[in-house]
Amino acid sequence: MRLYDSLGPNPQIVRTFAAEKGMSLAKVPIDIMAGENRGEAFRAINPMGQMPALSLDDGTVLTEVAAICEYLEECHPRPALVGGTPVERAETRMWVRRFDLGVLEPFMLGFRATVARDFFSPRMPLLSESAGGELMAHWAERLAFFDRLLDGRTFVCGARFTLADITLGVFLRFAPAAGVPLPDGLCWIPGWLDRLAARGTFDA
Ligand SMILES: N[C@@H](CCC(=O)N[C@@H](CS)C(=O)NCC(=O)O)C(=O)O
Repeated sequence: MRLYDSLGPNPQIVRTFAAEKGMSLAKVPIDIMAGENRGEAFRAINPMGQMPALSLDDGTVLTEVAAICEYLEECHPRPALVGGTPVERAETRMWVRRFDLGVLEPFMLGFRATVARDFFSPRMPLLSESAGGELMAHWAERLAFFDRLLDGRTFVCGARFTLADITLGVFLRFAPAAGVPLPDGLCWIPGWLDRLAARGTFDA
């Protein structure tokens, strides 16, 4: 098994997930700053041209971080980061889906069309700057909504630390580092980010 790995929040989700499980993955570095992920050789591995990708010993290639992490959980069930029971797994998947659709996708589409436009415009079709700005406003509104909804919990799924924490946490650590500060007035997210940082796996 080999992880095609690079800079960026999506590969970081898989590295953090594996580190939490104590798994060591063989890595193949791909230089996204130089556009290697968009070149012919990498597109033969992942036609989407995106990072990360997990190549299995039988030649199967898995992409999409949620699918990769679910596969790693099946190979290495403990500690359970998706869940140990049907209801735990469903709860984790519910939050991952909410974050994917409500936070990560608006952020990435908005970020590429605004703050990071110069970097991404030669690489892929982008939305207009004004559409990007609206998505960033939508991202901030969704974040404030989830912040209120999760207030009082230790982790997203209560006492359980899960893939949902890793998914949202990695992106909320990435945003300020990439020039997008988190919205003002958040009540739950700052303390939760401190709890994630204390785990020591978010820079794996
Ligand atoms: N939905 C995909 C998103 C993958 C993605 O956007 N990866 C970024 C790195 S964080 C990437 O490849 N960016 C460079 C590019 O698109 O050229 C997943 O879950 O893996």
